[in-house]
Amino acid sequence: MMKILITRKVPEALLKRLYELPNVEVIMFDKEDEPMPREQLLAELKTADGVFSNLSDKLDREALEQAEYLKVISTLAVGYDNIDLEVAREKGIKIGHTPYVLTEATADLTFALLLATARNLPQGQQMIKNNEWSSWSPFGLTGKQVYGSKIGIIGMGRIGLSVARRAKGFSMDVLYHNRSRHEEAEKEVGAIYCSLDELLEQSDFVVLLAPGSKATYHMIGTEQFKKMKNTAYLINSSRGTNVDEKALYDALKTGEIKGAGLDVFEKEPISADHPLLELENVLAIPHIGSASIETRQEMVEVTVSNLINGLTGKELVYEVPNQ
Ligand code: 8YV
Repeated sequence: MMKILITRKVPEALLKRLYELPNVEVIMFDKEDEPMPREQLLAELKTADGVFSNLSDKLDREALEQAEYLKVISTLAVGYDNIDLEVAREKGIKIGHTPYVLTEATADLTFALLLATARNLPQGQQMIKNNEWSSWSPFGLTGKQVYGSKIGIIGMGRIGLSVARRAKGFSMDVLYHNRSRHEEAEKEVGAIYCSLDELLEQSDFVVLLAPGSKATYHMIGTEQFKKMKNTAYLINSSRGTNVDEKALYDALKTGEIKGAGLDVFEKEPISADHPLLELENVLAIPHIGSASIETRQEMVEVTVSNLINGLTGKELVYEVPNQ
């Protein structure tokens, strides 16, 4: 008998292939909007052969060292910064994730965040709700024109390229900074490679799409905000840990930068008393980059396939590289 642990409630209709496996016991946490408590997670992991996890499960050394039978972790995300890759490698645990299927949904959301931030959409709705839309004003709620402006993408991967294609549709100049040159982005959308400093100095919209890791931790902080234009916006739909949030607060408060659109935070979830929410020039949304119905369904499909393949000794559909 093999045991599969699903750490967050997922619609059973999407899990049919798991329930149909012979000699498999499926244990699913019964809540869809809160993480499995740590103690329960650790206890269940001890006897699990496979785990269907997500970003809110901290699969660190403590958790994985006692998982004696674990063959595969299949995470419902492209990012895997919640998993200790070193222990997984030591123990021969395979890690599956969901790249490709969430690229377009995340690029859509990133662009929506950029547009909504630049053109003050939340402020507009709030104005109506407050009964403050009394008349028309020539410069009321005017924002930054997106069409024809300059976007700087930090982290030119799959999602970066998809954002760059959308930017091209808005006649934007596309700058990018990445660990290595991205020929496709240069050829297809005329993206211009530049240093981080050049990108920060020139962009109207600095869009962060780098994965979360030790190398990218706080890559945007006080010094970087100083380099940005006072009229520029920061858009982050990657990982909150890529930005020093205290420095961001100061930069927004003192006018070092004009505004920020944030889908991610250093410590999630945040609540209404988070300091950034005091500021008028912040649009905050609750980590919904990949949250289109179509994409979440595809992500579950891939997560199930990775899990089944890992348990039956087949190659994963998408295995986390460089383990
Ligand atoms: C997650 C994400 O999918 O995939 C990622 O890395 O950040 C999100 O799209 C979502 O939070 C579910 O884990």
